[in-house]
Amino acid sequence: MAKACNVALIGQGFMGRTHSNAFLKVSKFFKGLPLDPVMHTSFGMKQENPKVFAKHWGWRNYSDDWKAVVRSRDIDYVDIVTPNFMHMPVAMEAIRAGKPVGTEKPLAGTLKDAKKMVDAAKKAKAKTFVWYNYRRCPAVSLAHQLVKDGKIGRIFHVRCIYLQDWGGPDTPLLWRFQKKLAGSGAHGDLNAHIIDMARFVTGDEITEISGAIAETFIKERTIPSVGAAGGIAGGSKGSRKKGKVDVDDAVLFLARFKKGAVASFECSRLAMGYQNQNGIEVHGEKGSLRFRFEDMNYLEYLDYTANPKTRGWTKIMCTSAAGGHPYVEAWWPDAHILGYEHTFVNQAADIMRVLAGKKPVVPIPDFADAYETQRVLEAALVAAAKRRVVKMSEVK
Ligand code: SOE
Repeated sequence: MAKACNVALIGQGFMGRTHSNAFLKVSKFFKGLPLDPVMHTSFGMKQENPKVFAKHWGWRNYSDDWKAVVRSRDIDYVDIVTPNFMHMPVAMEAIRAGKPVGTEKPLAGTLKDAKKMVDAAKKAKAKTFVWYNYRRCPAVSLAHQLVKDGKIGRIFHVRCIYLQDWGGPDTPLLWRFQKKLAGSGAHGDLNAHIIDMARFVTGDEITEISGAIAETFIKERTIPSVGAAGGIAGGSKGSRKKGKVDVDDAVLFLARFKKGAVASFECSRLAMGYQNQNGIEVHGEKGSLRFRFEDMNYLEYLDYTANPKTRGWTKIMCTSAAGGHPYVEAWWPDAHILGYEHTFVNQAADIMRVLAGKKPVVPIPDFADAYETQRVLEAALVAAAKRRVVKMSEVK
């Protein structure tokens, strides 16, 4: 019988739903986990009706005082799903209380906040996690394993996109469009995912940003009538009053990796027609990989060592337990496909493993790992603002 792990969820909203679902389902599907997450307490602001959220999702207790929840001796693990500006204060409180803590991506809204979190975690030797959930699409985990197994060889070229189109002029001034709450716009929200994905799949680190563009196309938006909360899945119809947007709608940049590969990263909330399309392509001496999230069960693979007579892209359906595809043994038979929510359940399983001193199926970023992604985010914004190359050594 696995030992209970009393979880506290700090925040509600869109990520409150994905994480609640993950903790609700993980022990049903992942047999033999070393810890069994108990949905102990959820925190929401008074105006977010924490009692209703807790009851709906099955959290045993609820509170509107996040500090009391984090400090409670009943809590074994703190999970942060607040808007970015609260990641640092809540994580610092959890570390002070001697609690393992995980936060939604990005690590923080700013590099300064992220640095405080990393330093505190290191000093306290705290177990930390960041929910870069797309690593746990089985296809992305498989890509990581194939590169690690040398199937692609020396990597020449990496191409990453994260394109959405919910950021049109009718979208109100949600917290994601406000620098003081989010830190940046599409960049910290979307490029964060593909920078992490590129680092995870290639196993390499970026050494310089060779050029970047940041753009805010829609300069003001209607102020939501119910506060700054709300996300792409929520947020009310705005009032008539308008507020200034002080973050990006799109950021594109070029980069170099330590082992020599060149790379392009593109994100936008105004890529009309792309609803939630992230993806990576990796082109190497021995082959190539291609992933697109809107077709998330497939990984395309080209074996360049094959006979040119029959060489071509293979479309791997990454749901085969017999094929040893990551995480699939917990789910369904071949080709009964998985979705967005399964990546969070897969992450919850790995967090329980790591908290118990076991290995995750594929690496989970801790605060120090996610800090490297945060440095690239910062370097790209500096490169865009200064219109020059920025070496990663300039961004500590
Ligand atoms: C909004 O862009 C968002 O909710 C991101 O914040 C998530 O990380 C992504 O998974 C879906 O889109």
